[in-house]
Amino acid sequence: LAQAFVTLATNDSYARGAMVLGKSLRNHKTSKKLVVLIGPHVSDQARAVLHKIFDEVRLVDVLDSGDTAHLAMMKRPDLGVTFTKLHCWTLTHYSKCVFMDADTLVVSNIDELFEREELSAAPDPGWPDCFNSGVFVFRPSNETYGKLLQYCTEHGSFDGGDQGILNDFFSDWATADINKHLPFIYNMSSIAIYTYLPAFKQYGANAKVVHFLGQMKPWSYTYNPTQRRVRGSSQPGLLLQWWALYSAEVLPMLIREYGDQPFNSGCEVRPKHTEQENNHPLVSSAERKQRWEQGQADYMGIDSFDNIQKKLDVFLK
Ligand SMILES: *[C@@H]1O[C@H](CO)[C@@H](O)[C@H](O)[C@H]1NC(C)=O
Ligand SMILES: *[C@@H]1O[C@H](CO)[C@@H](O)[C@H](O)[C@H]1NC(C)=O
Ligand SMILES: *[C@@H]1O[C@H](CO)[C@@H](O)[C@H](O)[C@H]1NC(C)=O
Ligand SMILES: [Mn+2]
Repeated sequence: LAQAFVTLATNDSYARGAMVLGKSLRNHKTSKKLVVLIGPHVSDQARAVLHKIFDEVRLVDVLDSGDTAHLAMMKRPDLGVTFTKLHCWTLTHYSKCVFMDADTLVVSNIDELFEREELSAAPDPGWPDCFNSGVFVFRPSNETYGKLLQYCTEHGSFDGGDQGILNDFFSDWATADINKHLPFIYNMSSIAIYTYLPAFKQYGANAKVVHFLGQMKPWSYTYNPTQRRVRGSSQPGLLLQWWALYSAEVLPMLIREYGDQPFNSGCEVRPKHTEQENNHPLVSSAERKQRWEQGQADYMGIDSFDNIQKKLDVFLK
C-alpha cells in the first residue's frame, strides 16, 4: 500500500492554503501521494485546481454520509469540522499518512516523517504535555475511526476542536514513546520565529514546516504583486514566501478555471483606466462603464497576469 500526505479544505479560502501546501510538497520532490479532503462548500473551480495538484480529492460530506459520522454529527453539531478531519482515518487504501493543516508550508523535503509511527506530532510549547494537531503521523484504520467517533460523541472536546479530541484519545503521547515527539522544526510557528528571534537564528535554517498560526492566515491578507508587498503585515518574510508560491504557481491555474468570472484572487491589481478617468472627469457614464468593464477584463485576463508573473519570476531568480 502507498503512503500519503493528507490535508483538509472546508471552503475556498482553506482550499487556497491546501493548493500552496500541495505545491510546496511537490516542489520539494516528495515521493508520496497527495490527498485533500474537501467539504461540500468548496467551489467547482477550486476542486478542478485541487485535482491538478493532488492525486486524490475526496469529498467528505458528514451531513450526507448516513453512517456513524452522521449520527455523531447530529449529537455534536459543534464539532462539524472536527468530524470532517477525523475522516482521514478512513483512507485505508494507504498504509500510513501524514496529516498537515492547510495553513502550513513545507520548506524542505519531509518524507522522513513516514519512518515514525502513529500518533507522532510536535509538542505545543504553550502546553508541553499536549501535541499540536497541525502536523501528525497516523495509520488509517476503520477501527480507529469508529473509536474516535465514539469517543467524540461521548466525551466532546476540551478545546472545542480536533486537537482536544486527539490529545485525549492518544493520551499516552506525552509519556509512552519519545520517538512520537516530532522536533520543533516540523511545527515552526510563524509567530514564534519572530517572537524568539535568537531561537530562530539557531534553528531557522533547519526549518522544515512553517505553521501560520492565529486568526490571520496568509490568504487573509492582500498582496501587491508588482510591489511584492503583503499589505498590513509586520512580519512579511514567511508570508512573502507563501505569496510568491501562490501567485506564481497557483493563481494562474485559478485564473484559467474561472475564465472571466470574478473571484477573490487575494491580489491587488488596479484597473488600468483609473488614472485616465481622474484626468477626464467629464466622460459619459456609459463610456466610464465601458472602460471599467474593459479594465476588469484586463485585470482578470490571463495576459495581464502573465506580465505580473514575468516580473515575479525575474525577482525570484
Ligand atoms: C473556512 O473554514 C474554516 C474552518 O475550516 C473557518 O475557520 C473559516 O471561518 C471558513 N472561512 C470562510 C470564509 O467561511
Ligand atoms: C473500511 O471501510 C470502508 C467503507 O466501509 C471499506 O471500503 C474499506 O475496504 C474498509 N477498509 C478495510 C481495511 O477494512
Ligand atoms: C505548534 O503549533 C501550536 C498551535 O498550532 C503553537 O501553539 C506552537 O507554538 C507551535 N509549536 C512550535 C514549536 O512552534
Ligand atoms: Mn493550523
